[in-house]
Amino acid sequence: MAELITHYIGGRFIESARRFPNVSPVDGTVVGEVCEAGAEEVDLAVRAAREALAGDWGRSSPAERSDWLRKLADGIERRFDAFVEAEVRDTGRTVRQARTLDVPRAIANFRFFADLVRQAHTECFETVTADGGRALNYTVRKPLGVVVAISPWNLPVLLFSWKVAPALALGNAVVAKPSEETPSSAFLLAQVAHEIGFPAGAFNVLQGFGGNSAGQAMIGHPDIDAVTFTGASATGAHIMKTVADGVKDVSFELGGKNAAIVFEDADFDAAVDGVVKSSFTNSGQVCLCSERVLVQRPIFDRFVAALKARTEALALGRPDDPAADIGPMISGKHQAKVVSYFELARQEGATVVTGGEVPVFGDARDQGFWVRPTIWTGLPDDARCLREEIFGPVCHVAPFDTEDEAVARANDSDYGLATAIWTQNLSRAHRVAPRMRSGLVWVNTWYLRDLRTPFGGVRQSGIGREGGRHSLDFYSEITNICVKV
Ligand code: NAD
Ligand code: 6OD
Repeated sequence: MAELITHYIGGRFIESARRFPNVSPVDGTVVGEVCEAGAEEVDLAVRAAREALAGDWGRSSPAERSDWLRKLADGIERRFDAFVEAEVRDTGRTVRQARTLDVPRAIANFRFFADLVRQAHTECFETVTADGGRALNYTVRKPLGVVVAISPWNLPVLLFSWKVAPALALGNAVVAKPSEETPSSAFLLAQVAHEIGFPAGAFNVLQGFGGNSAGQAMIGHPDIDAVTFTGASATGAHIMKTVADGVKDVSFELGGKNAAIVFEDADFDAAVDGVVKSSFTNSGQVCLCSERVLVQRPIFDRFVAALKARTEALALGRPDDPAADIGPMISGKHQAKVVSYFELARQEGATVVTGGEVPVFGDARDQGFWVRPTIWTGLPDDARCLREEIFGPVCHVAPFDTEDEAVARANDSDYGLATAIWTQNLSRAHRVAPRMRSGLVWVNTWYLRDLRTPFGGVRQSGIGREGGRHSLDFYSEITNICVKV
């Protein structure tokens, strides 16, 4: 049994009397116990954050904060294996993924914002006044104050650090909560902060639930200044209503129902590999995953056959199985949601090309939360399975004829996060990409990240952009100073 997972408030590890179990999605066993925060712990954390802002942390320079972020990154690197183990224990993902994606990205997030904040600059204008004199306008950048950061379970340490690193880099004090499903890596990050003597109260971690619980108390606390949130669109809408009265800043990275468009001129094998990756990475539990695949008619049948073969070759395995490609759903509740779409798809008239069921392993995994990677064809564009985010290893493949039709159908969604386009025609790529109603478009690749670029979605996929200077802008306030000289 792992150690008790606690909160980290004002530089101290704090327990709560209320506890909840940490359950392994691999086989449903209890792998740990987690403290559950309520309004009292939230208030303690917000007060600790306020005190940090009034103290040395509030007076720190960008260069000093950059050094702190580098130390956090080094600390994660020193405990690399523990972070991998934490991610794997909470999510059941493969060790390979945690080693190559999740933990390296957490380190990169801290190093990236450590570098960026050293180079952050502001504007300056010389203004001619009515009397022919001069005035100097310049801006100064200041922290927002107390930033609440709330993250989901699907890429736990990657997304937690994606919020915490820029918020700290800009001098905010952070009150952060990982998902109740994935408490371990945030707890480890608190341990790293503690080991390196990170300024008390600048970084606080609360463990616990969202609605009617710690998350609600965090967003409803009167003394916070901003909320950065990654999670479901419905939760984002609720947060927005809650913070509206206090007119708090928000940055939201929300759900998606992303399209992949495969043109007949695509590099066929690369496109098949790309769609397998974009539909099934992390068992489809990535907001950027393609759940709607549009394939140009002349290659449709061949594409579906190749996709089926590649999908059936994906191995569902325990995290430490080197042959495993993908793991389970995060929870029994989420498995039930995905399975409900398996049933709905049949009712809506889908042809099940492969999958559509819960696998039977004949071992302890049968008590876990697994589903088979699933491909459907034959659904009408208005089917609920094609409009609602499922967030599992599922995709629907449909044929299209013309470029205009593909663009219109891909854009016909309440969401607008990411589109993947597969074509070898350069003109077509540049013509189609800007027509996509999504915050992100990948051409002949998927989820290729450069942390300098804007990341975020349109419509119900989010508000604002993070990444590079966009994070600098969200996580700080600027004051314009006009000096008559
Ligand atoms: P969720 O919205 O249920 O929970 C996310 C976080 O919010 C958790 O920490 C949860 O405890 C907290 N929360 C829930 N209700 C709350 C409330 N009323 N007040 C305050 N906090 C609350 O989402 P999830 O199921 O953890 O994550 C899956 C969703 O996240 C999917 O919709 C996925 O698309 C989305 N997501 C989006 C992105 C992106 O970058 N756009 C990235 C990852 C995940
Ligand atoms: O890579 C990132 O920075 C990012 N925010 C990824 C989000 C993935 C969604 O599940």
